[in-house]
Amino acid sequence: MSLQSKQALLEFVERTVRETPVTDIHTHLFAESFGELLLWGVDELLTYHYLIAEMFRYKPDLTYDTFWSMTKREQADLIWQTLFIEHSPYSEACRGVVTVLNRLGFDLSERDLGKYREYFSRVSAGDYIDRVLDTAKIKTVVMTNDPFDASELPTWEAGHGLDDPRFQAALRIDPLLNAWDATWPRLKEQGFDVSADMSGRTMDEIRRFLQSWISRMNPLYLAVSLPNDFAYPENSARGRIIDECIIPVTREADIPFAMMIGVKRQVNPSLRSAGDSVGKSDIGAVETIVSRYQDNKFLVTMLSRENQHELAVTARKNRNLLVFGCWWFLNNPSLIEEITRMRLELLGGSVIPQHSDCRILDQLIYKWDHSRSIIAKVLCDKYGDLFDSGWRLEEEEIRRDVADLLGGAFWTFIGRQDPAQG
Ligand code: RAT
Ligand code: ZN
Repeated sequence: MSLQSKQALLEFVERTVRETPVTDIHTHLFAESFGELLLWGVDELLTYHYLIAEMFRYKPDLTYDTFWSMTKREQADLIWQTLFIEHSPYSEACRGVVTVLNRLGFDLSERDLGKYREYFSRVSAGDYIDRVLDTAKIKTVVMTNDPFDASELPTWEAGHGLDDPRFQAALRIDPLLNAWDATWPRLKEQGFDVSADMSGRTMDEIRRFLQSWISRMNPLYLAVSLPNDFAYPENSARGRIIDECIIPVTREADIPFAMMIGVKRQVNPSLRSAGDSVGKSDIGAVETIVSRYQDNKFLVTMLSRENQHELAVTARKNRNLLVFGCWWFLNNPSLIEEITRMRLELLGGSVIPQHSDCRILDQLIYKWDHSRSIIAKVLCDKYGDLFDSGWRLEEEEIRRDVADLLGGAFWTFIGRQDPAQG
């Protein structure tokens, strides 16, 4: 049916973005089969590393050691008191907690953490996964799976990593590319014949390592986060492993290589997982690798706001590059809006506007609520401009476009069928 009034058009766009199920292509969530690796509940929400960093800004006298020696519950109490009671929670990460509690139906007027905790002590992980995925309208969640993380290993070895088709794998290999000196002994322990100077069978063995994890995890892509000074090509362990191992193995397995570029790790180690920062990167590295390997597919997100425009332009020149998400410090309403607007103007629908990066299951509710309303706002402007120019849209065309932005473009790019589609 064609939408003949602007009012009807805009209402339909908003409703469609609100209701279309999402494929969330990058999270740190786990399926229930991974046991305690799946984080959920109000104490986890409050101790999210984004909130830890924000809390410390108001507590000049609190030593880092004191905080880290507290129990999780004590840490959550302190963060609640500092960020929600002593100040108003309007930063994006704080507002996220409020959105979650509100959407779960809690009474926010009482601000009673005890009552919220009581609900979580009664619910099971399985029921809560269903509730959250249903509330947030998420059909598929992509995990971040680290073959060097001993706590994931038992689930993979027992063959239960992919029991729940709503949770798909991504093979994440940061230690291999970013810390060869510390990683080669770990490969050796796992039975791979590698050496520090990368001589002999090392390259063959790294390829064998990657292939064995690809067949175990059936990942949708192979991923790495890279520092802001990432250079390519480069005469380094990382440069060699990319050229001689990552590129041929991902091409043969027909999976994209996902590069998340722009992190300055541990600028303040006392903050632990909250201690990473951002730096501007060289787009030339992305240009060179995607144009050198045109038969490979690349998913790229960059952390610095300053890199966003040139990344979108680079994607216009290279169809084997799919830009995704407003990552980490960009995941704020003002920046999501600016970046999404610019991307749709340069790339149309051949982009993945957002991923959640959730570490805690409950966050799916807020990250997607907040992102959906911005995506809808930008799309309303774009469709509104088309309407003013005399272009009339069918409901079905809008449904198609939104489904592509919220996951379809990803599945098409990787050449697989969304398991949630049956
Ligand atoms: O956004 C985050 O939570 C970061 O700590 C990182 O996990 C980042 O997204 C990454 O994947 O390295
Ligand atoms: Zn992440």
